[in-house]
Amino acid sequence: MPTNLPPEAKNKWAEVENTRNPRDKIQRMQEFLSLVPQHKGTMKLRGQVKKKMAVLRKEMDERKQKRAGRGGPKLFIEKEGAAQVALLGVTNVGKSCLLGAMTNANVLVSPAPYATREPVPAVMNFEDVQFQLVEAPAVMQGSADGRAWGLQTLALARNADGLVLMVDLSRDAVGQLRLVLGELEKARVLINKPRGKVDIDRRYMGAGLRVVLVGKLLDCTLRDVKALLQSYRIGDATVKISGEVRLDDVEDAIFESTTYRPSVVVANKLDVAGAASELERVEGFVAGRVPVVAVSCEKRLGLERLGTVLFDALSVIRVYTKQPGAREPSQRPFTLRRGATVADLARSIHTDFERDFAFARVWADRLVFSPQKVGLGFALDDGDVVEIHVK
Ligand SMILES: Nc1nc2c(ncn2[C@@H]2O[C@H](COP(=O)(O)OP(=O)(O)OP(=O)(O)O)[C@@H](O)[C@H]2O)c(=O)[nH]1
Ligand SMILES: [Mg+2]
Repeated sequence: MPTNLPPEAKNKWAEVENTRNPRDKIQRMQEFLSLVPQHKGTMKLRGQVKKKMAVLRKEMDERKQKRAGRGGPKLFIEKEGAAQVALLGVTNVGKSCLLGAMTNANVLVSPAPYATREPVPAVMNFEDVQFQLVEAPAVMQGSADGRAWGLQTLALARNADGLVLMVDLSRDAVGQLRLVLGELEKARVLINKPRGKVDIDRRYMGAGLRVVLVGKLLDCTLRDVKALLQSYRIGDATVKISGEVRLDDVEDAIFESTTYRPSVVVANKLDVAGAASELERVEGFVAGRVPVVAVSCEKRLGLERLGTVLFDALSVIRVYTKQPGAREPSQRPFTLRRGATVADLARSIHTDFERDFAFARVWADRLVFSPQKVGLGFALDDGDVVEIHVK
């Protein structure tokens, strides 16, 4: 739906973007909101801006607390392992119980609601890779608007590489899933790959406006896109448009980008009476959009599937490097994402490796001739053995 913002509002948003100081930024956002007409077309936008203000306020608070020596709960958890997976769900679904079953974390499993109030990170082993699971404090109605620790929980979801959405089969599991998905949507996190994507990378003054289109504009021309950006005074930016995109999507991206996070639904408490029919309802609701893994954390049932499903959903691949002349490849793999090339591998080993790269040799079953001599652009796959030769 078009927002049809008046030019004053668009100008004000340009001011917001150019303001660094958080206090001033919040002030300008408030002014912006007063210039936005209150109709259905601007509802989403108004919500988004209010949420941004809440996040800024929270960050200011945190900084203040830090200065006062009271390190409050952290907004981000440092990543470890092949991927960071945020564990989300309403209270009491068994998130802590899952963490306790899959990792060696010391967790508090409790029948009392809202037992976990801070993110708890722990390492989960799967074959020869490690994932970081982070239990997020429970999602509730209103989390995305800043209720309780909601902003922290959703920031964690946005920053993670993937999500486990956990539901409790002893209660209305579809209702729980709906609630969590609703809050994620408000926080601009999608669990399915969108058909199109708009990325606006603001550049230094004088850089000019560059629109890179590697997809299709559904209801507008390139000229419309540029005119829209200019109406928001975005003159120095690289705008990447991929897939199928509408003009509304471009306007959306001006305020905040949407992120996609591969997700897995974990349906817990399979041991309780009536769980099977509840599981059927969950599967019907999910309708194949994301994988569903049914478990009982307490009885340790079905958990072995979780590793494989996460590994696939996150598109992790393992690559084993070999020193030229060595007989055996390394035991510990490098973990990359599906589609990664030899250049990505070289870069993750050492920055010099890409610069001084001569050629690589790859051993893999799928190759007709193995080992094969390849260049930086070669796409790697799970299980490949790679020997990099430098100049
Ligand atoms: N029957 C059954 N109960 C379970 C299972 N997993 C967890 N529970 C129980 O569910 C309750 C909540 O478990 P927690 O792991 O603390 O739940 P949580 O999602 O971490 O909850 P909060 O952190 O408080 O939001 C506890 O009483 C657990 O014993 C299960 O597989 N089956
Ligand atoms: Mg918990």
